[in-house]
Parts: sequence; C-alpha cells; structure tokens
Amino acid sequence: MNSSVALPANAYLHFYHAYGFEDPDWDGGILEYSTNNGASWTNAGPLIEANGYDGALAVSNPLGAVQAWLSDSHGYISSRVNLASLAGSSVRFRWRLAVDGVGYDRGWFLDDVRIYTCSTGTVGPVTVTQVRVTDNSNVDQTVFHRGDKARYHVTLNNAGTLACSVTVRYLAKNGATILHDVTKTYNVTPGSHNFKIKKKIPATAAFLKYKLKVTSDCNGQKSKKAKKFDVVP
Ligand SMILES: [Ca+2]
Repeated sequence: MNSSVALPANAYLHFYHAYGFEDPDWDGGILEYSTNNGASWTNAGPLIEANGYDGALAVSNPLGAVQAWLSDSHGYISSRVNLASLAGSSVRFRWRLAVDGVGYDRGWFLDDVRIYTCSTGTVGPVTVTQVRVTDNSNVDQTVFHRGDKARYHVTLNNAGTLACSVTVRYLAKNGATILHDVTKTYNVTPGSHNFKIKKKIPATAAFLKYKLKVTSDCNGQKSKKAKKFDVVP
C-alpha cells in the first residue's frame, strides 16, 4: 500500500490470494505492516487469525527461517487479520515475496484487499406496548360468557437492532382462580409486532372479574401490561 489508513476500533484486514512458491520451503511470502509510513515494518503473522502461514522458510532464504506462506494454496484462499491491537494507528501493509537465488514457481496473486469493521448490534429492549382482549372478530370486549371464544392480543416493540427470542406468558386470573395460563415463544425482529392466542371461556369458568397479565421476557429483561374483563352468567 502506498498510503496509510487510520484504523478504527476492532478493524480487520481481509484479502484473497493464490500462490505457488518453490516447494517445499525455498520461497515464500509474508505480510508486514508499518505504523510509521513505511520507515520500519513488522511481521503481521501474530495477527492473522484465518489462513495464516504454512510453516518456516528454509534457512537459506533471504528472510531466514521465519514463518511464511509456503508451497501451494491450490487456488484462491482468503486470509483475515485482526487489527484490534492497532486501533488508532495509521497503518499500511505490504505483501513481501521472499525468494532465494535459484528456482521459482508461479508466484503470488492478490485480490479484493479490504479493511473493515463489524457492527455488533443490540438485542432489545423488548417492551409490551399494548394488551387487548377481544372476541373472535377482534373487537374489544370487557364482558364474556361461558363458551365464548376470546382472543388475547399483545403488541411487542423491539427497540434493538437484532431479533430476540421472546417468551410471552398470558395469565388470566382472579386471585388464585386461574382462567388461562399460556406461555409462547416468539422471534421478535426490530420494530413493533402484534401476536395473539385464541382461548375459549371454559364452561366451568367462575363468574368473576379477571385480569389478563401479559409478561414478555427477552434474555431476562421483562415487561408487562394487563387488561381486565368479566365473565358473567
Ligand atoms: Ca527459489
């Protein structure tokens, strides 16, 4: 590279390369970086975390018996270098071909060199923004009779940038008298989403005022809302 790049936090260098160096270890290639505009260079070997060096060069190589890419890649492979330790530095790279005085092979081909960072994203928070109790036609109701078809609705808002597997408990009860207790798991992507379950008012339901409490749980972070309704004769 003829110019240096100011590295942000948690950056990576990624490149494709294909090589055929004189076998088995006479010739080879190494990656080096400079943080002083090329005045001095450091071997990037310890920073390579995918498809790193193949082994040590022969002692007769001009670089000596250092670790390097050797022999044949058998087509293009991609190598990744973790640049986290160089964050904040102005860095340039060079791919250094090290050949001895005799014999040769195909050489070294580079493509698609890039420096990038990965965004981590956030999970949640997921909150219950609305709870509704309706009839089978999705019309809000506050009074039900035995045998009626009820629907319990919840609106969940995921304010994060990643989906969350959310456990939702629909608990309709009056004191110790439980009308319904259902737990569901939903994959909630960012944004606001509606979910519902269908439940029948049992033929044996006690005639009471009930409270439907809907609780969501995204990785231990909970939210809840409630709605009241009556079951009457
Ligand atoms: Ca050679």
